[in-house]
Amino acid sequence: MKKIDRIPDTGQQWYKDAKYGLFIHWGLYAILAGEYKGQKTDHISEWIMNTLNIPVEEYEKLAGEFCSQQFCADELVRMAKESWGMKYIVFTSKHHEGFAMYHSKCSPYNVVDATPCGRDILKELADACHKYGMKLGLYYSQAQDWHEPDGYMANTMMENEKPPVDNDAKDFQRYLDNKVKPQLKELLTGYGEISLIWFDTPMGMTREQSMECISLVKSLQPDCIISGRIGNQLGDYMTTGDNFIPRLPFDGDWELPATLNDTWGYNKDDNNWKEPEQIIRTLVKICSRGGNYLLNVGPRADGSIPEKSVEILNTVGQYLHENGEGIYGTQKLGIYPYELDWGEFTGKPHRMFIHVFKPCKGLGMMNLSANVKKAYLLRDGSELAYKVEETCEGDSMVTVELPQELRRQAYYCVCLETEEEWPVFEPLRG
Ligand code: JFZ
Repeated sequence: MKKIDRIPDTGQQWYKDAKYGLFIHWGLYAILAGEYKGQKTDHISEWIMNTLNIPVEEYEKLAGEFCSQQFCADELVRMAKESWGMKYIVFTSKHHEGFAMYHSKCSPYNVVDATPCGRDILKELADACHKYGMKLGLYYSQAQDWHEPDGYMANTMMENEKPPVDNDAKDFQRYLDNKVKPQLKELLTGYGEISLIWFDTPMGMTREQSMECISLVKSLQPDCIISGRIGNQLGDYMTTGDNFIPRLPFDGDWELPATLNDTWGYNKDDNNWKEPEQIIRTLVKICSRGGNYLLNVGPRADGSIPEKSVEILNTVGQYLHENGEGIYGTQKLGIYPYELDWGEFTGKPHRMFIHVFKPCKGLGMMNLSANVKKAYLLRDGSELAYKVEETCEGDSMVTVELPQELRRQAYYCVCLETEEEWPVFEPLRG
């Protein structure tokens, strides 16, 4: 597919400043937790219906078992805000399986009408988000719907033998008119402010069909942001491949959706958790390149959050608690010309934030040209000595000196106040 050159812009300051959000993948797939009739899936668990080729009539029965007794929206949102430092939440209102996690009036295949618990999960989550001032976005699978005969189904990643699905033979427009548009209308009129719709896997959608979804969303909530995966390059921001980090700063709004292990939906056998330090480094890296990090949890069927996820997010949250000034509302700087294995930079006008990931003797930054007014440790404001010099070769060089105890530490942030609005990284020359 040819990409059109356009700088994506949400026009929403809250989104540009947010930097860090919580993705929640929760649906019927959580009941299977990666295993169906003794067969385990190696693929992401929310795809199990497709991957293991489970018939619709069989999969549907899962709804009769869905019980969300451990789910507490209020606690989850408060934790995301206060302990984890997240600024927005994106919740799966309907994933590819086709099951609505809210009380839909246009499809009985939903969490209120088809399950014994009968709770409108989205209503509870939306109320909690509005109470805590948390921005709420909704994931909505607009193209793939494995429950509807006219919804698309991807032919990739199948672990079981199965004849390929002929998506061209489907009346996709009928599905769009009869399910997608009525459900989007419900979502955008029944749950208060919705700040973002996270469309996904557009597959064969035409430009007109993508536009129909966008126009509907904007007509109901003009400030609602459209994710990059609406298709046909019509999104308000760029969505990267899952867990793929752009190597360079990217102009325009963008977001990286990512997992803590190797699945979005809950999988009881996936224990390949990332270290909190890796999450912190990735978050800072994303900020240094101008993007947002949307990090996922996959609740169990009963609504509880895997303890390991909570533990990792709590640790990352501590970094944000101490160093959030160097994350939220920051912007990317120019391209620093040297490989940096010990840290990353983010910026605000007249302030450059140096996030340090390794024990260092001092922080030497060659080819950084700035009139430094002050250097201090962000977490407590203690001042640090620094030198601004020119090397014998005529390159500029700023060095922040570190007291003994700091030399042994890692995962802290130093702020440099500069006379210039933005520091200049001088390019390398011969
Ligand atoms: C999609 C979904 O299929 C998946 O279940 C999950 O919801 C994830 C967040 O999004 O998967 C994708 C979609 C696009 C890419 C990768 C995974 N991509 O462009 O690299």
